[in-house]
Amino acid sequence: MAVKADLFQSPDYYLLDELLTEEHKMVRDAVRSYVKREISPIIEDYAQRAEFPQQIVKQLGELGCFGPTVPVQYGGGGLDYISYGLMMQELERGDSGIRSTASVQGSLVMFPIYAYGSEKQKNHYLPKLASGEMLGCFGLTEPNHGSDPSSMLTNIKDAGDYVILNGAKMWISNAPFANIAVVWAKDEAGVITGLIVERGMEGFSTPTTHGKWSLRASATGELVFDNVKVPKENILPGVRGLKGPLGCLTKARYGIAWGTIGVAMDCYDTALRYAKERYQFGKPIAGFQLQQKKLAEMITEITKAQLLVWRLGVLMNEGKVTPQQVSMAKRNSCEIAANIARDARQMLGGMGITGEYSIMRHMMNLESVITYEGTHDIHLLITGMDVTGLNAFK
Ligand code: TGC
Ligand code: FAD
Repeated sequence: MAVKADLFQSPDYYLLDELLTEEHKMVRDAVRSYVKREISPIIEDYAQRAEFPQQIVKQLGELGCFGPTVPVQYGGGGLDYISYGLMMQELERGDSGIRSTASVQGSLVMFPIYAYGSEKQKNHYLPKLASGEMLGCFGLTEPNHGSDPSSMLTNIKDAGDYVILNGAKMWISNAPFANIAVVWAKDEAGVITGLIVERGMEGFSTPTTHGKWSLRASATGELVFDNVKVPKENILPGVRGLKGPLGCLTKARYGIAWGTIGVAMDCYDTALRYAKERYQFGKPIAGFQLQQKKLAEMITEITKAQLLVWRLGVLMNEGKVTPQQVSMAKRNSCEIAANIARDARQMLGGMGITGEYSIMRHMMNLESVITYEGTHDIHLLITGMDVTGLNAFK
């Protein structure tokens, strides 16, 4: 089953386009056209079959969606954070799984190599990751340590020119198809260390996770390390401690803050069009007050969220942003998108549960997005700690 023709029209109630540069609009429009042309026609089928559309890796590389803020000398786009946000908005408007692939590659694999890697690692990996010749994944979460990554058990032991890596990571996006994994493990002193593990290293496997009802077009898997010999030159030399992986998460969470607004926009746009065309009791359902309430609240929340992420992007560009500000935006965008998707689905009545429209797929995807990169509760507690100065995690 394919989604009906992609008729998406982007809502811009407060004329926010006026805040964008020509470059921002060009980048946004290029990704929007790509999604209409290459993603919308195929995504429902891939999601129904729970299959990862592998062809997107090369396509996203060619489009510049991998590491858009990484400098051009390493194959990145050299763009600012608003361009990056707009790219994520458009990709996630197509499907959260597509944005996930780009988030992981750009923010969780290229960013740590760029920010913490040696010059040799940057020159070797970044251009191939940027072009989509190589796909990467990011291993932080473990079977028994999700929200609390500092308690991880995955570990490395010194063995001369190598370290010996043991442990397991779970819920890893891109894992089944990844050529490399940026893995976080504790050294013998218990300090969290980042290393690049390559497919083909003996003792390293990536079993696929089956049976998901969410992000079905994204490949998820485990990373299993059984005495893997990783050369010391694969260790990221520039960071030690939990701030390493958390620094990457700040970049990816920023992308999600924009991306999930794309989902909200798609659900709103679909529901608005449907409500104007669907007649009951002799008139379009858009003419009933109950449906107008839903639509009016949707566009209000979308507009507020658009303003929030635009300002966040400015703070990112100016280097003034705090991780806590990013948490607030990730949480807010996920929440409004989930509420809007649910209301939009109801507005389509029975049709809303089918794959003829994107809403139900978005709704199910959001259950992952609201959970990964820090759960909804964790981001609330981050804000709570920031404003009170008191830690409610432990
Ligand atoms: P805590 O003591 O607070 O912090 C340890 C060190 O890290 C620093 N830090 C950050 N640095 C940069 N960015 C951030 N967001 C940071 N948050 C904290 C902090 O300043 C400290 O630095 P230092 O120099 O003092 O050592 O750590 P904690 O153990 O108390 O944990 C805090 C908590 C719970 C907020 C954190 O662990 C957390 O965020 N948990 C959620 C875990 C999570 O988000 N996992 C995501 C896994 S990856 C993923 O889901 C990818 S899905 C991708 C996709 O498909 O799109
Ligand atoms: P838990 O941490 O066990 O949380 C369970 C519940 O307890 C949640 O509701 C949580 O909010 C709550 N909770 C936990 N601690 C507290 C507290 N202190 N106070 C109040 N409530 C609390 N990880 C990666 O490393 N790389 C990836 O690429 C990746 N991709 C993913 C893809 C998908 C599809 C999914 C679903 C997950 C992915 N993850 C990835 C893992 C994701 O980051 C974790 O699922 C997430 O961080 C939550 O961890 P958990 O599932 O172990 O839940």
